[in-house]
Amino acid sequence: MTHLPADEIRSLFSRAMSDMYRKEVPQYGTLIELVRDVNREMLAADSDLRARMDSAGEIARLDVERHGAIRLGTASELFNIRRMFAVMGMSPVGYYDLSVAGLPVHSTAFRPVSTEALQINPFRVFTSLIRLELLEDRALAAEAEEILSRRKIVTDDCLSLIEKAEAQGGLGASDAEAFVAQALETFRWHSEATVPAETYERLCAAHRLIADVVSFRGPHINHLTPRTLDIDAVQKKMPERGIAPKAVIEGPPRRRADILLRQTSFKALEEPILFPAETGTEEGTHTARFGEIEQRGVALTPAGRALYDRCLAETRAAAAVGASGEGAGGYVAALDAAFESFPDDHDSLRRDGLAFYRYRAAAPLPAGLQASPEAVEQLLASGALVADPQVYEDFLPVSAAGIFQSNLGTDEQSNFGESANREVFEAALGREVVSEMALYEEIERESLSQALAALAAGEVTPA
Ligand code: OOG
Ligand code: NI
Repeated sequence: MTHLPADEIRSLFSRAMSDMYRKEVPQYGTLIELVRDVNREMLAADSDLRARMDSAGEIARLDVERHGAIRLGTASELFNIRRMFAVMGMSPVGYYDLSVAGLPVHSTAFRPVSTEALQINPFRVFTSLIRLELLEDRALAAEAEEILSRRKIVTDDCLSLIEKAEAQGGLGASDAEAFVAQALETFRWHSEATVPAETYERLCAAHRLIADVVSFRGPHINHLTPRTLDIDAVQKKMPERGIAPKAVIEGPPRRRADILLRQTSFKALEEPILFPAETGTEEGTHTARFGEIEQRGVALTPAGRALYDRCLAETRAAAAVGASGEGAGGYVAALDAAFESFPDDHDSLRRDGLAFYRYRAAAPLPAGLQASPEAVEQLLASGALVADPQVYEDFLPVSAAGIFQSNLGTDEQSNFGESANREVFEAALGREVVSEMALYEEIERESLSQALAALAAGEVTPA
């Protein structure tokens, strides 16, 4: 039997999620339109950009969402979600400790790992697990655990299809379609809470994230994120379309050579929900769902990342953003100032070992040059070898905390002590998380040795 490639199942899934979310959160549809308009203006104004994106096959998938996020309640939920995403060719990459920002969660990103799979559809899901062990109120933690033990977030039909996929190494086309429809059920919004308003209030008092996870039947998708070619323009134009953006764009400042990830979101909506009550139901509201945009740049090496972390820490020590966004202007100025010491062209980033590249042979080996690792600089200078920046495919814990913070209803930045517990997270997951640095390193190493071999053999891939 032929299986539908996992990459295609992921594409079906991300499209289904997008359609569902647009219906559920109309303001997200407005954001998508704004992003599309700004992307079009950019492409119309910049023919170089258009040509580059065209040749890289980027235009067609420009409007495809890049990521979403969910929050889970228990170890067994994380275990089953890992199995569900595996059917779509998504592996857990990276461990993010959000306790550094005072949030009782730790996270990973389920994403495709190979270059080919990322090119077909890069959809990722930032997945957090709440940490009831960090709650001071032990009785409330036990109550939350008991409530969570009663829910099942993956449908029985979905579980059977996951088992089938695991047993036969994939799914046929009709099973894959049924799987996507069933998987969607897990991420749907439930406007009815499973706990009385009084319980919800106590959970909120412990932490709003805890209430968001414990009070509902399942892990509703809380945002989706398209890619923008100009995040500053979209941020500025949001209010014109009736959208309230968070106070500052997270991540590095605007640069000539984009690094890592810049992201911003619109504030989460306050939505009506019903609580079970002794007689019928009681009306209330819950804030969880929002929309986000992202712009990605080159992946940084451990040295580059350490420099990034230092520049960011310097910024945050110099300028703080308050709960309703006060101090945002000072923050942006401090960010620009702190990153002045960060090289801002690809030659320097590469030569200084700060960023990851992918090499390719672009012209025949010039006379007098060897296709050897020692000659890389000369080969690059001659144009025989080209180094393309590797796009950063992952997330940033401080930025993620800022996004969490703003969708919990505050722009206030916080810095807390850390209590990472990767072992506990991986035990729940049922496997180790993939190291994102190892993935970038391998792509760089492999591409260089292949490009050198191609040059030596006289095989040249035109740009
Ligand atoms: C996830 C927030 C983090 C990102 O892009 O960094 C995030 C959440 O609110 O559950 O989505
Ligand atoms: Ni996000």
